[in-house]
Amino acid sequence: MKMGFRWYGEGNDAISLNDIRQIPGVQTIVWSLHGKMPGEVWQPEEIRKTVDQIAAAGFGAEVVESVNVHDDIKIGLPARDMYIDRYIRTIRNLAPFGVKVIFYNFMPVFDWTRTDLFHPVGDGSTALYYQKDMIQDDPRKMADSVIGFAREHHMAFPGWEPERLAGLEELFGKYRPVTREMLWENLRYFLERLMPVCRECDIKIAVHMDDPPWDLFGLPRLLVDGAAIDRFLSMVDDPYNCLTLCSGSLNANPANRVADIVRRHCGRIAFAHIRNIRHFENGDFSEVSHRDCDGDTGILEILKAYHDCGFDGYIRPDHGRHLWGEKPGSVRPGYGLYDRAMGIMYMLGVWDYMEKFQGSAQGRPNPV
Ligand SMILES: [Mn+2]
Repeated sequence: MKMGFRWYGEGNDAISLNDIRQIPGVQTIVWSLHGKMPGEVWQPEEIRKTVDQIAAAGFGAEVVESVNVHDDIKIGLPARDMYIDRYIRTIRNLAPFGVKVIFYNFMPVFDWTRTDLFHPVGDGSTALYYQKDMIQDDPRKMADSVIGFAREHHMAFPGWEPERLAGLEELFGKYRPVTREMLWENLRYFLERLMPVCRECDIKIAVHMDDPPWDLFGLPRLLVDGAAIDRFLSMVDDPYNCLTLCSGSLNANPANRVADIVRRHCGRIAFAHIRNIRHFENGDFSEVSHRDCDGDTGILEILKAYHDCGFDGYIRPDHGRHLWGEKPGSVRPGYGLYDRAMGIMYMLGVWDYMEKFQGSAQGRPNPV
């Protein structure tokens, strides 16, 4: 496996590439062009600027997170072909820079959803939190609170573009006729147009799980459990149609056994997000440290499954807690330095142990 670290770009992230160099084992920066709206083509000179910075710091830039998908593609409006053409131009523009994986999601209207971005964990740190009874019928209220937070702290959140969400009621109106089956069909249409280009460019396109994995505000969500992932992979059965398997997103539903999904589909997982969740009886959940026993996600089982399968894709710590003075305004929610760095050391500790003492399923002898 190849360890990555999400970086939001110069001037857009308080963490520098030099900070990241001090974390053992990071090979790849997971990056994006954050000024881009869904549907805009990424131009080679813009790509080059960021990739050159990453390369100068000694990292690879093989994973892009995200190239966001325009709503017209998800809804299936007539303009979707034009937006798919633009998406294809972006793929072609990324290929010469050594990009191997493009991450995207197919969630209607909203990207990730939480009710509190700096919720006390109990040890003095804070983390992203989902309070079930706060998600009621008013998406405007939630959008305003996330966008207001971002504006107050001079940040832009991918998937929460104020320009796009300003027309929230209109956007909901456009999605209203889109049933779950139509959304599946629109995803299939998008992927079938992309596959020849992905093969030609040797770029895997890797969908993220829906976060959280259930319908919100009456909008259908697709990638919510093992059965949906089976359907997704067989619907467009191509080695370039891949997963960004996010342990935290899936395990927000405690019935989802992430390690089982890893074992079933390891060859189609291009990118692994590792995050740990703690569940509460009332349906709330909090993000916690990567250490297995701090949450309910089964981090050790998941890492063991990846190791047993000989996983050689990209992996990164997903969100972490905010520690040691990291607070609103000084850090992007979920993307502080310290807890993600500790998450990497935890993962590498487990991985190195397995490499040294257990062998792998790839034919190395097991000394035990
Ligand atoms: Mn994730």
